[in-house]
Amino acid sequence: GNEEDAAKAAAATADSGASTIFDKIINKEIPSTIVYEDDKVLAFRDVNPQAPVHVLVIPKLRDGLTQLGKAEERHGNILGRLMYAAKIVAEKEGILDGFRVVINNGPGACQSVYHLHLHVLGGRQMKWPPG
Ligand code: IU
Repeated sequence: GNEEDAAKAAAATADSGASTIFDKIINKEIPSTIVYEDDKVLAFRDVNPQAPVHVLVIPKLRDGLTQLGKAEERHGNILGRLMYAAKIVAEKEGILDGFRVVINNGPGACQSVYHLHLHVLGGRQMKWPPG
């Protein structure tokens, strides 16, 4: 089906290091619905939401973090900021009692945009295990 095709297409892409559409969102060349923003982090609504609340949390400066698997010790600060921003988003969205934070890493996890992003999902009963 369509979902399977999309998953396969996503799985076919790999980390080329090229800049992504998220840079255009950060620079506001492409509009997005911003939920939270500070000097280091931007959080905006996913255009293809998988739950009533589906927000992406990204570093404004990618700095080599195309995917979590490229993280180095020097990224510790921004990784912490992203995680804390996910909590702020959950709080603002009123889903602190039940939300999920997801990072898809690489083709095997259907990562499709190579600029690190945390998915914050909630507003419905989340199931386990995820797909
Ligand atoms: P993934 O973990 O790399 O698969 O997630 C990428 C997400 O980015 C996915 O949920 C898309 O719907 C979302 N997205 C978006 O919100 N706006 C865009 O312009 C594009 C992708 I391209």
